[in-house]
Amino acid sequence: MEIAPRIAAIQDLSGFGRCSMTVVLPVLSAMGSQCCPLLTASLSAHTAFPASDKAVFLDLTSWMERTAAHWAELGVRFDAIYSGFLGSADQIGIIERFYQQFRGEQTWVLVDPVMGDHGKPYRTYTPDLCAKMRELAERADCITPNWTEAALLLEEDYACVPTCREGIQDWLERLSLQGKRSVVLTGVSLEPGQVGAGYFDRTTGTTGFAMAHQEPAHFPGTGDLFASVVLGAMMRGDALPGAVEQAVGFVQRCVAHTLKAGTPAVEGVQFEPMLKDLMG
Ligand code: PXL
Repeated sequence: MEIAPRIAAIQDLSGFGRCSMTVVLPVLSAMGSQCCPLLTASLSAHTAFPASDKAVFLDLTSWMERTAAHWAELGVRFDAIYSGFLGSADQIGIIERFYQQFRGEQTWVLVDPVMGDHGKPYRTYTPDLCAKMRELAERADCITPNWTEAALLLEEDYACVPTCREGIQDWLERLSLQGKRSVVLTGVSLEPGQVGAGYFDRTTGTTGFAMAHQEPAHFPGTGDLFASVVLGAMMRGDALPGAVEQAVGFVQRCVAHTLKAGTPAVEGVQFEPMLKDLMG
C-alpha cells in the first residue's frame, strides 16, 4: 500500500492574499504528500497589501513549541521539514530544536530563506532575523532563495547580482557551501523573454537551469508556490532537475492564467484551477 510522505510545514497562515500556508497545503496535498502545519503566525492578510500596518498579526511562537511537544509525545516522524516566512528571530531557535527532535537520517530539510524581494528585506525582517535565517539555512539539505535572499545569504550587494551564466553558476556554488546543500535560485534570466531557476544539485555536484516564457507581471506568493512544487516532486521521488522543471512550468502557467483572468496582482496567482495538473 502506498503511504503518503509526511511533511512538517513551518509557515504563517495569511487569511487573504495567496501565500505561505494557503499555497503550501493545497499544493502538497495535490502532489500526494501529507502536510502537517506548524503555524508561526496568523495574519489577516500578507504584508504586501497597501497599509500593511493595519493587518492583524497573531504571533504563535509559544504555540509552535507546544505543538512540537505534543507531536513528540505522539511519536510523529517526518519525511521532510519545510520552513518559509518566519515571524521572529526566536522562532529560528525553535526550528533548530525541532530538527533535533524530528530530523531523522532520511528527513529532507528544505529551508526557503524568505527574507525579501526586489532587493529589499520584507518590513518585518530585521538584520538579526536575517542573520539567524542564514544560520538556519546552513543546516538545510536544500534552499530556494530568490536573488534578494541569495545576496543576503552571501552578504553581497544586490546591485552586484550576476547576469551571465558563469557568474550565476559561481553564486550557485557559493550558496551550496562547498557542495553541502542543494540550491534552487529563482528569478534567473539568461536571455530576454525567459525566466526560471538555476540550481546546484548536491547529489550529482552539477549546476543547471530550467527556463520558461517570462510573463510581464510579478505576483506575491509565487516563491511559496515554487518551493512547494519542488518539494512535492522530490517527495514523489523525482530528482532535483525534474522537480525544478515542474515548478518553473507550473508557476509560469499559473501566472499566465492569472494575467488572463485579470485579478489584482496583490491577491496572488489563481493556482486553484491548475492544481489538477499536479496530481500524479
Ligand atoms: O510569500 C512570502 C510571504 C509569506 N507570508 C507573509 C508574507 C510574505 C511576503 O510578503 O507577507 C505574511
